[in-house]
Amino acid sequence: MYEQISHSLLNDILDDLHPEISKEDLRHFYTRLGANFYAIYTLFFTLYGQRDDFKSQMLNLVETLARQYIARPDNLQALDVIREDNHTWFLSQELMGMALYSNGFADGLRDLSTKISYLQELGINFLHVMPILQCPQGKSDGGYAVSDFREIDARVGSLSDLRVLSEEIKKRDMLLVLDIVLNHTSDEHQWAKKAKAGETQYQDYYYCFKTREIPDMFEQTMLEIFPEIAPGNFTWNPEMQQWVMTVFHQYQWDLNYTNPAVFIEMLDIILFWANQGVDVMRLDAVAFLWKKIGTMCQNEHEAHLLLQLFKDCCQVVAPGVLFIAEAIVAPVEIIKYFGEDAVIAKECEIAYNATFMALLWDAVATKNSKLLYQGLKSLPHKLDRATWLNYVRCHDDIGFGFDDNDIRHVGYEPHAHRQFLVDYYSGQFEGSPAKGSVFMYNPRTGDARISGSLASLIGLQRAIEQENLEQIDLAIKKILLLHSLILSFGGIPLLYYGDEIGTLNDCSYLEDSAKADDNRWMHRPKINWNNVALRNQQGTIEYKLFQTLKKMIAVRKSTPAFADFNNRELIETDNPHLFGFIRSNHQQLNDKVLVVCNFNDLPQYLDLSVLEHKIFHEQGRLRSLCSGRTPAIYEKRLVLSPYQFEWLNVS
Ligand code: OTU
Repeated sequence: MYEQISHSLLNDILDDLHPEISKEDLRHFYTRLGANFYAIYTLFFTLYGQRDDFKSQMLNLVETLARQYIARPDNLQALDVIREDNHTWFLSQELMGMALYSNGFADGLRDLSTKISYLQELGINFLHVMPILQCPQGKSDGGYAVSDFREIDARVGSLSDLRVLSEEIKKRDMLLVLDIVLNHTSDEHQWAKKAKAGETQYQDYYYCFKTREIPDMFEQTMLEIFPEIAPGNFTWNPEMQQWVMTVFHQYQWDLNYTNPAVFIEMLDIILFWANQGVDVMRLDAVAFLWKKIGTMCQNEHEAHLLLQLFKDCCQVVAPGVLFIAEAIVAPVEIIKYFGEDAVIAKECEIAYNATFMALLWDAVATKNSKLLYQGLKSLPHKLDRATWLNYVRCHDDIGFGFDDNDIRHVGYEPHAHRQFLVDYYSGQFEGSPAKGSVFMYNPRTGDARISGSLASLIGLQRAIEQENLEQIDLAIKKILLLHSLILSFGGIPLLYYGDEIGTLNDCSYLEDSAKADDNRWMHRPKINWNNVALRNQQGTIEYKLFQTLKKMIAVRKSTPAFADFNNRELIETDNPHLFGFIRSNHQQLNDKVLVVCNFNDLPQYLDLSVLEHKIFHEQGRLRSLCSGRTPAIYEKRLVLSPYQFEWLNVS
């Protein structure tokens, strides 16, 4: 019945389409629209059906899709068809990512184009260029306060520089990943400016309130994201004489998705960038898209409906384009951003594996893998056509957002344990080698997060300062150990620029008044290319890290068992310092890889006979994928030196 309604509506809409649009050859467009229309209509109706202008908004939506389809370049349309045919293409072990700032790694987009060969040398083929859209000076949140979604920020380059970069990347068979900041705009965006000037049409793009009544109700249950520098979730705007919802910084105005015009504008922006050749879109802060009084205003059901709608629409115009969900939320919530259908991702094909990231940092600090094992065991299975983005560090802080029940299960008290982690990584815990900083301490809740570069958090900086060769060596081993896990876990590993050569905290941000109050800048370095050159000089830290990572990346790419087809089994070891799993080649089940890591600073044993997979019992046949050698066995047990990892298969 409902399908008939949607069919007849689609017929009406097609009759009403702008004459220019109906002239075009829209064969693929109509096939895809027909296939997705019932879903699109149902979602749009669920979100906006009560409105008087529902039908005209629905027409706007379809016209937007048609216009962007017509604008989609032929080469990208051809790519769409190839990717539709091979629809699990992104689960391959051959993908290898890096996130970088074009003006940190390089001097802007044009210079970045000249440095692609360095990335290729390491094996990177999935390149996340951190936000490059226009932002106001000073009030930019590192690119996440966008004032024009269709312009490149002049500080990094121009649209034509991006086009050159994108071509350079495509030539080398790499993928381009860009951010779309869906949740908010800068207060200097045209829409915000018009709202400030009194245009109610644009005030409806945001959450604006004349009195504190509604804001106060919201505040009762909303959290604070940046309590130290942007307390509260509403900001008084003197021009409008109204309160505006500003969940992040005061200059980041939350978009109001109860207004279908906002949805259509943002969809148009997604499709605009899809048509510029972006392969993958990182959708920022997706958990925040829908606000409801009486809730935390995160992970709301409607936020998921919006993402499904974005996905279904994008599938009509640019089915080759993937979405990454950036939802740094509780473990059971993150997984929902793939969609909750049985097999196919209906929201985002890729999601940041923030749970794994935080658990890795727990294992480093505690020198054991109890919580890491428990936290991963509790993680629900993900969909088949969906994959993780596995990372150790990124441009943001580290939050210890694992599940309280898991923390208790392994014998810690959640509050005290998190406090320990914050103390450990800020270097306040006796004996900690870490040199990080506390980010956004909230005295009301006691919450705090951590800033700092991988190398500084892991102990490399302190070891270098103390000229302690042994500690330097251990820090290098820990960096490699963490990477061995994100490379083998299943999903796309995402390196963070600079980590491949052990870049330390960069405190120059303190001299810039626009950055000084946000210590996340300490781990957004300007790369020193003299240090990069040291990767070719034997004996240097840069050499040891870069060359080993390069080798590991090459091994990953040639190991089909590392592709992500839900082919991982955690292993239960009888030694809490060890963590491991078995990966199986989904096309050849006998082809298995045993991954084991030692999180302790003392050597540890693994009794191989405890493994259920009997093929790993024959120790003589074990072979290291990286060195080609047989691993160390003592009294029938596998021996791992401090912070050693092994990727083993059976020859
Ligand atoms: C994201 O961050 C970005 O990665 C940050 O760099 C931005 O400041 C922020 O959005 C606003 O655009 O929203 O879902 O704790 O982890 O704010 C998670 C800070 C986000 C970030 C969090 C995150």
